[in-house]
Amino acid sequence: MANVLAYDLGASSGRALLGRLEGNKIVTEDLHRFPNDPVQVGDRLHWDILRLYHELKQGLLKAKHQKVEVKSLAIDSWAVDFGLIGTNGELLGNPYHYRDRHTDGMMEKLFEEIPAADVFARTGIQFLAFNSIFQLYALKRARSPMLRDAQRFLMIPDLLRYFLTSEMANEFTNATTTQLYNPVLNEWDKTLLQAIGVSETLFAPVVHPGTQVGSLRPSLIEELGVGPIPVYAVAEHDTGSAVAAVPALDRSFAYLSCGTWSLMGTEVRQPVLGDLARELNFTNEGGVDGTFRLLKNIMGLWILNETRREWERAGQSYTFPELVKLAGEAPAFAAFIDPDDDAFLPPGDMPGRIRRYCERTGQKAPEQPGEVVRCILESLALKYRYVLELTERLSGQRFNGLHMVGGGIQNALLCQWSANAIAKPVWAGPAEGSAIGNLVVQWIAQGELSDIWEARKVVRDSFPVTVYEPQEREAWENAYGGFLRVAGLSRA
Ligand code: ADP
Ligand code: LRH
Repeated sequence: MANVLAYDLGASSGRALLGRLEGNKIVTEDLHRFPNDPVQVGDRLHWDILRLYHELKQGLLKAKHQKVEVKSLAIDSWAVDFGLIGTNGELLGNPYHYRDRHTDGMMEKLFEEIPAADVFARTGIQFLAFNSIFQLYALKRARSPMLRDAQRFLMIPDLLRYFLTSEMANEFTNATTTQLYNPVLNEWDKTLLQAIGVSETLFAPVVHPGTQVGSLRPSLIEELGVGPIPVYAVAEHDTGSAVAAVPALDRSFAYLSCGTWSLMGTEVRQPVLGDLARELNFTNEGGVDGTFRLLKNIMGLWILNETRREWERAGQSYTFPELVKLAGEAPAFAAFIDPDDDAFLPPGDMPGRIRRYCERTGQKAPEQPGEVVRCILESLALKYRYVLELTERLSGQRFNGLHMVGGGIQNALLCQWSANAIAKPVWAGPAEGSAIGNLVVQWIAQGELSDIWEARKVVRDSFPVTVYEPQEREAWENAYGGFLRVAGLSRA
């Protein structure tokens, strides 16, 4: 039976999922899973891009060995990062990781050239220090030989798609996350490119999700002994794919894409570009079918993952279920952090940073692993309430619950505490949101599904959704007041 193949590359791991439509149901199968470990070299933090390409090939080989007919494939990944291609068509250097420190201070420097309000009005994108605009500006200011010799800018999925097919194109949803794409004019923004001193010719034509962009290059077909598989552009920004797979039936819905990052917001038909959106630092990322994601980044489970890594380095290994269990046994509401404090962005000693944050804000710092994890998860849940209320205010909607998708929903405690914090139900599922969004956009392109709303209904009918009803309302209401005070935030 013909399957489509989705490669979904997250900041901590990647997977290749096969999917087929059986009647009105999606059936998926794990084909290949692999870690995505960044590599620190001296002061620089890189992605291991060739290893990721190697893993894409392993997926194709596994499909071949299982005698699966692959009808088409597509890739989605985390946003903002890119590779640069030289005159000979080869990749110039290893792409930087968005958590590399070379963008430190770049935002402020660029605002001396062009006001922040202007950058927002031209792009509708929230200010995050690692947006491609600031990465490119950092390379420009450092006189990077790589940028000097570059002929093409390809974002991570563009780049891997290029390796697979030899075709160069910039996919729309990911292009919007650069903060260099103007969604009103529908083109790369010339004024911003001028401000960072980067040539317009670096950018390839922009293709929309659902466009076929070549097929496997002949040398790869020969190398792997596979057939000539068509390659599609989907919502190549993983969050775009995740939101495409939210099993919402109501057109007014709120979502939380919960993985390494937590991305919370709603879907809109037009970018929201006013002063309030800028002041609240919301973003309008391009989506499928002419939609935009009005959302805000929340630091997410990165803090927990990095805490776990730090303990592992110290010789104490815990699985996620073990950490969740310890958190459940620790005392409630003992200390809070603002997950979006700048201190938590770079890799490093999270338990130490949490301790210092608590001391700085006059709280008793958590010491035991369970206490630390409880502090992280409760603080995330409370931050979700804050951002959900901001989303309601900004979009003029009232949501009667929250859809959660992504690997983070395997953390049942976080789902329950999120429901408690927002005092509304959480509908959790599917966990493989991005990969499923990737599959459905391929099916829409091939006429198997009519549009995104039919796709969402099919997702709803195919994967279980766990409902978490809010509990302990008063305790969480009181905790919210305490959290806002510690984080220095006022009610939305
Ligand atoms: P990304 O795509 O950003 O790499 P995922 O959507 O794959 O992230 O989600 C991975 C995250 O989900 C992990 O970092 C971890 O915090 C959480 N997670 C994964 N498995 C479990 C589990 N068994 N129990 C609790 N949390 C888990
Ligand atoms: C989530 C994500 C998010 C971006 C970040 C860089 O994986 O794509 O939407 O802000 O990574």
